[in-house]
Amino acid sequence: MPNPNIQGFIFDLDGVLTDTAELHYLAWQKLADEESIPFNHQANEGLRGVSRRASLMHIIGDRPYSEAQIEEMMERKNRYYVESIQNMTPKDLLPGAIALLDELRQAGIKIGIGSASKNARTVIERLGIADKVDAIADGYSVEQPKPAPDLFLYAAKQLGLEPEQCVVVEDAGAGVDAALAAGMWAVGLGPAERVGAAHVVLPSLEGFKWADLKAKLSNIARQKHSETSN
Ligand code: B16
Ligand code: MG
Repeated sequence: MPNPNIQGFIFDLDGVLTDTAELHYLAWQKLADEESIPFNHQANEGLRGVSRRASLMHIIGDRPYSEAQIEEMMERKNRYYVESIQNMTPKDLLPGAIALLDELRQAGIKIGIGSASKNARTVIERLGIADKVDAIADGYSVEQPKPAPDLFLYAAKQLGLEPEQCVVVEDAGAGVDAALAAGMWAVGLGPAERVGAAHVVLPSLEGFKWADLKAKLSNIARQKHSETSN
């Protein structure tokens, strides 16, 4: 198998480039408290990368809410969340994010965002990285949420690339599954219990070097090739 011909990176936003995961958590926690529904940080872990509606359904479980109440709660949670992202600045980029984006751009690698969030564009602007990004796939782009491959396939298409030319960086299990289902290379950030299915697992973007990853992916491609030819 030839070396992987990587031409693009697709970054998940929340939990990868910035820690809006915590802001989503605080907004859900406020809503859950108002509704007297038990919720905590641990329960929130399962909501990483999960769409707004699916997250709410998970939180309310089998409590009998009407569709109108569900929609009102989704709006309420979003209001809390949108309020909390107003104060974001480039300082809210996670360590290593800017260095990696700049290294990739210098290497001629295209950059896309693949976020389930309908607020992704606002967050990208607040973070000051809009001019470093070639394509955005967000909560408005496709019907099927992660773990379906659709969002990342949409981003690759916008970048003009084939799936196997793309690396996805994700912090969510559902996001890693979506990347693999799309036929892309997956880098998981966080504990192996969460993102262990990815080709490469790292604690964070800090110290992440494109050159190192390239070597790792080539090794994996070589290993796969020798497994299939044996
Ligand atoms: P919104 P990602 C996801 O973003 C978040 O991880 C998840 O917690 C959130 O519910 C989802 O976006 C939808 O966000 O309510 O703003 O549309 O991780 O895919 O960047
Ligand atoms: Mg995420």
